[in-house]
Amino acid sequence: MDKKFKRTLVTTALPYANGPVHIGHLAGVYVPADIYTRYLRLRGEDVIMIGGSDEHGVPITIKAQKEGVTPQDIVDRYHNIIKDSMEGLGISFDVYSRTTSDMHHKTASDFFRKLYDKGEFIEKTSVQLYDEKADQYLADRYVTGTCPKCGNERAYGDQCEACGTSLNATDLINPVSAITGNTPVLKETKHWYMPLDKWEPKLREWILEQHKEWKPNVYGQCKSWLDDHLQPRAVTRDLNWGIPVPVEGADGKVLYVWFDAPIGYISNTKELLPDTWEKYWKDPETRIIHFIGKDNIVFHCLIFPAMLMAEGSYQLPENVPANEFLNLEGDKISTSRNWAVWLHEYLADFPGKQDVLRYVLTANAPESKDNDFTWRDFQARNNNELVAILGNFVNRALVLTHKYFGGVIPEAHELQDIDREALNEFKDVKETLGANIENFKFREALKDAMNLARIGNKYLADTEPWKLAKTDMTRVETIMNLALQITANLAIAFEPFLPFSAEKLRGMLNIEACDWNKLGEIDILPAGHAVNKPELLFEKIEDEVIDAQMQRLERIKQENIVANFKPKAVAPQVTIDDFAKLDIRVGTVLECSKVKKSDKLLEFKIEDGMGGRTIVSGIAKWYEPEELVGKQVCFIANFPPRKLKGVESQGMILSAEDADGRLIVIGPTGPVKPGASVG
Ligand code: B3M
Ligand code: ZN
Repeated sequence: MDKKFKRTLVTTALPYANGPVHIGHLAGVYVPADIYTRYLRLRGEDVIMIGGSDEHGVPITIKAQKEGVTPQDIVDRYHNIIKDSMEGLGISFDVYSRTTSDMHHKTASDFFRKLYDKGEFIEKTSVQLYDEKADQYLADRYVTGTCPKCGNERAYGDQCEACGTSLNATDLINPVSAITGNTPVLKETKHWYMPLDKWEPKLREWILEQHKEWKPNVYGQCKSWLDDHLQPRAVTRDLNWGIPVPVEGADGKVLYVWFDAPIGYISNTKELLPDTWEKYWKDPETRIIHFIGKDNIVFHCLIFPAMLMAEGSYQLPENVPANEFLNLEGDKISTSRNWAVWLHEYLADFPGKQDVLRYVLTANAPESKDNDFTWRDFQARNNNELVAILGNFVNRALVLTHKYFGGVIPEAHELQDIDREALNEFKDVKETLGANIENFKFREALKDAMNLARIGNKYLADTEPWKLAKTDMTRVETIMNLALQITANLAIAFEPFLPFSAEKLRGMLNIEACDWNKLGEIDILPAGHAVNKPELLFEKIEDEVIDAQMQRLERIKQENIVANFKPKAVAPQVTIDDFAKLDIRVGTVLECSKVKKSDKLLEFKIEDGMGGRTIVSGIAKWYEPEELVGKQVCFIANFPPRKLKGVESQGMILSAEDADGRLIVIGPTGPVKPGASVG
């Protein structure tokens, strides 16, 4: 590890306490940060990991208003759920605090005051959006409208989630109040601004020249911001929830949540280390790493650093390894649409399987592009990788040791080529795996660890000690000794990724702790050492379990469709005579098949009580042909025949469009004689 630094401060984005934590947060921030921190601890380095809930800001007050409770009620509820569930997953924060704490209020308030006293703010009166009905200024998420950059009609007053642009509420086209739905008016108000333009040259030099090694997604986003030039940004808001602005004449104003939240990292460090916190923030020998998601890049790479530069006594981060987003079954994760796998629910549904989730989220981490979580992939990775490779190898090694040596590690004798080949394959694992973690390539690092188990499996399969046991026990001693050394290597390599399994493995190997420096070595366990009985590290996950999770998501999808469905406006009036012109009948589907050279059309043979007819219908996307055979459908019988892809269609089958655009065929609710008229 880089000798420039004596210690490391790891910070993790503070989740808004307006909802529980989901797999997107975990894959983006907490699992990688935890792997990184556990790795440094394993190496015996001085490292602390800081977390906490972000309890201010509009997302919280909006949620409180919706539920008719106080913002404090909301943050109390979710802070506890978040804290407990993260602990349940083994995210090993040294401190997990909250931005409503006294320590934080004082720290953030003092920080603002210091910048104010140094003259680092611009004080400016400007017009802001104001909801007259709610008698409130509308900042940030209190207002939605059209993004001036990309045209997304659901952009927020602080950010457009479609194109990632950070906005001022007054930038929005056609703004609408999120409280009343009214169009806001403009009203004057005074605020304090950070002159980001003043810091632009320093930020340019610091990032674009000195940190070319940052991840391309992070560096690229910063560069594009800097190339667009930075503008002064308001760091106060007209709200009644937050940290009061600590200056005269600021009644009813609070610090902008993005001003106070990153200071939360400092407050929480103080809470953890009241006497020594400063060395983690102010000593150039501290490496500060911010783990965040891509939507937080500008705040951590430009705005917070500008605040720290203005304050003058703090170090800037060494790296900000922001991740992209994790989707769920192909759709963007969304708290408001309940489209997520919630951590606290996962822990309840999959007790003892924390490491499975940690494994899958790391193997699929959205490190360089958005990625997808699917339950089928979760199952496959558990069954085909954790069970079949890692669990299987460990179990075999321990079972055979008990079978042949009563659980006592045998002596290794002279090595053969096949042994040396296996050892050769993993002798560099410490360097490779370590470098990958240090470069925030956690997916690669996990592959390195898994590769050890593959090598172990192959070694046992190639050497077949169970066959040699009849003829050459000396050879079996060597093989099993090496197999157990590989198992001990696994306990070290997986500790940062799968801490629960690594602990179990240490228990089975009857060892207390692991020494990172031993990774890649084959003298970790001494001959004569007794190991414990093996337990299964992982178990197969059955289809039913996955099906239940998929059904839950399907239900949510349906609920969202229902919630979002808006019937279209009723058509102009018609008379009964107009209606009578349409001859609508009921028919029974006798046959149904795909029309050749078309992925849209199905050809139906219909029993219509009048000798039968053929109808072609554009519903192939939504139905398998055999699904509709035997069903009764309604069709228009007096349309002129027309040819579709060479097939003559004698009518039109009626269907209704669902909210998601799916067509559902319409038929009678009970059996009707084919040919019966509908009217
Ligand atoms: N709470 C935004 C978020 O959850 C924000 C992060 C604060 S980090 C200082 O995306
Ligand atoms: Zn946009």
